Amino acid sequence: MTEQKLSGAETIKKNSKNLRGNISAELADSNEFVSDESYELLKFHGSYQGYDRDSATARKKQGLDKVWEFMLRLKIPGGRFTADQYLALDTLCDTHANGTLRITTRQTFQFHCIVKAHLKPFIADINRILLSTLGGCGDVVRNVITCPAPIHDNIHSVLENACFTLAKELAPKTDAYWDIWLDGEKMDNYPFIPSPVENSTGSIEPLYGDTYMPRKFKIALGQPEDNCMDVLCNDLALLALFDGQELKGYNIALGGGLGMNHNNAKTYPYLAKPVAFIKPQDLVKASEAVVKLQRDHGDRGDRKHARLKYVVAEKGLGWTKSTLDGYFGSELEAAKPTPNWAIVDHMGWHEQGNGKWFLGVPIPSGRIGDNIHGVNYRSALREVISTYKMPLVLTVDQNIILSEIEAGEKISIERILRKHGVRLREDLTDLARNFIACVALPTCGKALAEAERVQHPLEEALQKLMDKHDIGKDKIAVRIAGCPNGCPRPYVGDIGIIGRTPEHYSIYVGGDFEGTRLNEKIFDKVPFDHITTALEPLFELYKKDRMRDENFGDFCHRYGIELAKKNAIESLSAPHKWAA
Ligand code: SRM
Ligand code: SF4
Repeated sequence: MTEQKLSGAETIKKNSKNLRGNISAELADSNEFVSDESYELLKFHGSYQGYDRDSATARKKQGLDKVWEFMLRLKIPGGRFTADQYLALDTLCDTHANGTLRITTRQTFQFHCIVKAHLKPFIADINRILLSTLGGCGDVVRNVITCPAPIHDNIHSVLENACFTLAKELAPKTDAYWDIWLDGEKMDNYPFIPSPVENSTGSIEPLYGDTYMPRKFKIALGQPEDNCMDVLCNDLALLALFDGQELKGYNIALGGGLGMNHNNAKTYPYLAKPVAFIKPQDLVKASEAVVKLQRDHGDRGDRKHARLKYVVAEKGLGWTKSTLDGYFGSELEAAKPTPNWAIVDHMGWHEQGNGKWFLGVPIPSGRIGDNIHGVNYRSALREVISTYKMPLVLTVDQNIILSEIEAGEKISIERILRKHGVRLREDLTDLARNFIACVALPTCGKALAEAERVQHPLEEALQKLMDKHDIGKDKIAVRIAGCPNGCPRPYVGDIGIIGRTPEHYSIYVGGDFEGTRLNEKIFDKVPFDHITTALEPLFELYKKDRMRDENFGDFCHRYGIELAKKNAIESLSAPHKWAA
């Protein structure tokens, strides 16, 4: 058998001495950037090197180098953390970053525009408040996500505990992290990083081995009755099945992943497929078996073909199941039928089940800063959190939940938030509530077009259009991405708007609100200003022909994307290139 040619990243990992590489020396040199090798390794430590995309072209014309900067991503399992940790991060984003905290679509925070000299002190400061960045990015198990609702019942505590257990058991164990960022000091009471152990093979990474995973690996835990995390977009989706409050076990679905390239048909978004059912006590063992399957069978030669989805799609569910049985050590039961899928809205006020309340606060694009379209999100949250010191949870739709609130505190908390201009759930339409935009320009090196920075005008324009067609109160999930990688999960939900070239987007429709069906491309290379032009005939059709209570995505799917497209094109008042 010929040996597979490995990608460059594999060689870098192999030679890195468990992710140590030359990072320490490069952090100390006078350059404002790091080498290609350290760029790859830094991801495992939670950081991406990038540059300011806004100024790059003008600077190049002037013969100047790019403005190099780093992004830093924490790993916060289940998105849970304390008020003191939040307040410390709020201070640190001024000291080391651009004065904003950015909630991500995987329940954690990112910080942007960090200069190289600040990276080490920033990561050290984060660890001192018992948070971590290890495995925030890179070819390892990423932040494990679960339902954010801080409800005091068995269902939610099962999900939370399972999330914490997996986060700890599947974390990388390398001590390079402590050596590089904390000069060897170790935060012994940090709950999610196990100590390095030497096993019989001498590897300090008994699960991952010295080359870690072929690619990023994502895990979500949820239940079909509340798919608020889009579990099926994960490599490993664990669906807890309850009988009342009693956990019966988990269906495991494998191979979710969304990234694709516009011009490469071999890449595609894919939703995780049910493979087996496991008993509650087998959670860790079965999850490790899945990690091992992908570790050994993921494509290490082509990073665009390296996710578990390609193994599942190409080798088939039969092969996947029997190979998984082998790693698990016995035959797993077939997946059980799932109840109907639904999504529960955790924004607004809700009782927790222990006499207290939680409040889900919507944060557009997850950007916690001040003076964003007239709203001071950062000041508002700082004032509320420093006054009431409540535990906090981040959601995968980039929002924040304030928990453990006494009934008597509700009015003053609302008053503080509103004083700073924050719009609460009841102030938002369903469109605004369910609108997600990825970071994109100016920090994301992959962005082909804007996303976060055009969320506000696009949301306003779409709302106006929906109001005009008398569907302004409908629940339509819109997700805009700056490129086809799929970070705001634009291929699920009702409408996906995906950066194609500068100021041009592909439009996808026909997914379902519950996140169980992918949408399909209807128009390509639509100029930003024509997004509403392209959607208007579809909204008209929807209003006219939908069935009672039918969501927009379900309607497009039932009607047929090709027929909807044909009808839409015929009703346009002028010809457009994108509607050819
Ligand atoms: Fe993502 C790469 C931001 C969730 C699929 N993602 C990136 C990078 C690091 C760009 C890069 O590679 O140079 C982006 C950093 C931008 C910046 O300036 O901050 C980036 N991804 C994000 C975040 C911050 C989007 C957001 O607006 O919230 C999310 C951070 C999640 C986290 O906390 O870990 C984020 N990314 C996702 C998701 C959604 C999810 O996980 O539920 C996906 C789709 C699911 C999936 O993994 O397939 C996603 N990101 C990607 C991909 C495509 C991967 C693939 O298999 O092809 C890339 C590109 C890559 O890995 O090469 C990518
Ligand atoms: Fe960047 Fe593309 Fe992800 Fe948006 S979808 S954050 S543009 S990689």
